[in-house]
This record gives sequence, structure tokens and C-alpha cells, in this order.
Amino acid sequence: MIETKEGLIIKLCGGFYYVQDAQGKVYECRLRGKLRQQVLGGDRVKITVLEEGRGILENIQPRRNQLNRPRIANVDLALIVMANDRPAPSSALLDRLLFLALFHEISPVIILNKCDLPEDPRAASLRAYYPRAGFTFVSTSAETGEGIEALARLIDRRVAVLAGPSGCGKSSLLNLLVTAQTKTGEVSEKIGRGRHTTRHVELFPLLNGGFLADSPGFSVLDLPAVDSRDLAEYHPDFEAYREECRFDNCLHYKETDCGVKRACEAGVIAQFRYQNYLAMLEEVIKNERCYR
Ligand SMILES: Nc1nc2c(ncn2[C@@H]2O[C@H](COP(=O)(O)OP(=O)(O)O)[C@@H](O)[C@H]2O)c(=O)[nH]1
Ligand SMILES: [Mg+2]
Ligand SMILES: [Zn+2]
Repeated sequence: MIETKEGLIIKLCGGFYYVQDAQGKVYECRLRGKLRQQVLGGDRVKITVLEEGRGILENIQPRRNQLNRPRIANVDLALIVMANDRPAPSSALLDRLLFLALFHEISPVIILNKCDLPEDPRAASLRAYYPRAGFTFVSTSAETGEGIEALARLIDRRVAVLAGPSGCGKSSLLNLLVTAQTKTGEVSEKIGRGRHTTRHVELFPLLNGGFLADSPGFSVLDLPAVDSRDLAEYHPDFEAYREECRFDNCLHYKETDCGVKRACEAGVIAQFRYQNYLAMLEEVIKNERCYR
């Protein structure tokens, strides 16, 4: 009898596709003939099981979303990491990553790592704003282990990618989350090797059934083709105030009688958050002029 299974692509390497099934068993697969689409990490696939943990990849299920750097599909969570200090956090980069996550229909989690270090004033302003504005926010330290359990619970059974500037502790967090949850040291060795080979996208399985990929997660250099009128919709903390704008198509830019600007003047929306929105808006408007 031919046995078929469904699973998740957790690694691509040397023409082989590694597929993990719901029970956690990994199959080394080859493709059946040619597929129309390129197979990506995170793809949900159907395989025909052969002997000894091998299989044939038959097809790819429709994708919920797809990122380009790294090439990865069906991402549920973006773990956006900033350091408490060294390097000091950038709200402009954070807001850009928040927008990109929401644009790709990925739930963002803001992580302020290195909370064992004295807090930079810029970190303090992030901590003061984002949790109050409704964002999921976790303080962690890869040094002391603080917040790691809470983070593992947040990831739960979902597929998460790490994003954030170099040096903020992404690889350290990945190492802790993966090794804290596996019994062998085998995995951390693999992470060490995998770190510099970005072509080999790998999802690391966590014990509770989730997966984590270490990577920039997004290309932050270019904003996707979003309509300038839609940019504010990817700012959930603006939503309640948008209703109070006089104009339906308000960009919250040069218009008068704008609810978002009023909320900003009242200090409900942080000044830096609104300024970062304006910077992205101007970039989006400039792109619209170029491509129209
Ligand atoms: N004090 C402190 N140092 C950390 C923490 N997490 C990472 N580091 C250090 O910060 C540096 C960069 O960490 P790494 O994980 O490579 O950052 P990545 O570039 O984002 O992957 C390394 O020297 C780490 O040991 C932390 O929570 N606290
Ligand atoms: Mg790294
Ligand atoms: Zn407005």
C-alpha cells in the first residue's frame, strides 16, 4: 500500500527537501518530476513515503504568504528584535519592520533583548509606547534567560522568523530557544554551520511544535508596492483616531482636522511613531510618482 503524508518543508539542501510530519518525523525527499513552483522553506507539502525515512515530494499546498529574503512561506509570526543597548534600538527600523510584517499578514512580536544591560533612553521610549499601543512586547535576555520561556509560549505551534539589526541577539535567542527545547547538542552545532549559508533556509523545530528561522526576515531597503492611502491601515495604533479625520481619504499628512495628528499632539500616539509614518509615507508617494 502507498502511504502519503502531509508535512512542512524545514530545510532545503543539495537537491533534497526535508519534510517534517505532524508527529515530528523528518523525511528526506526528492521531487516527483518537475513542480511548477519553486519549493520554499515553510511550504506545506504532500509526500509519498518510501522506506527508511525517505519520500517523494508530490505537491505544494497554496501559500498563505511568502517572503523573499529569506525565501520562506507560510510565516505566522515575525519576532522583531531590538537591543536594550549595544546597539541602541532604532524606532525607524522597528516601525518599518512592523509595517512589513503586517503588510505580509504576519503577526509582529516586539522583542527588547539584552534587558540585562542598562537601558538606553531610546529603549525606554519603545518600552513606554508599544505595549500601551496594543503591540505584543517581550523583554528578554539571552544572557540571563529572562523572557525566553514567555517567548517560547508566544511562538507556540507557529512558524516564526527573526528580524532586526545585526548584533541585537537574534542568533543567541535562536540558540536558546532551540537548545533549551531539545535534548541533544546536535541542533546548536547545526545552527553554527547554517548561520552564514543564507541559501540554505532552515526552520528549526521547537519542542512545543513551533518552528523558528534565523534571518533578516524582510528586505528593509525597499518598501513593497503599497498605496499611500493604505499605509496608515498597517498602523493598528492609528485606527481609532482615523475615524476622527475630516476627510475619508486623509493621509494624516498635510490635511487639516486630522484625528491622527490630534492624537499625536495629545501624546497618545508617540511623536517618533508619527514621524516614522511620515518618512515612510513620503517614500511611498515618491515611488508612486516614479512608477505611475
Ligand atoms: N549582554 C547581552 N549580550 C547579548 C545578549 N544577546 C546577545 N548578546 C551578545 O550580542 C552579540 C551579538 O549577538 P548575536 O546573537 O550574534 O546577534 P545577531 O547579529 O542579531 O544574530 C554577541 O556578542 C552576543 O553574545 C543579551 O541578552 N545580553
Ligand atoms: Mg545572527
Ligand atoms: Zn488624518
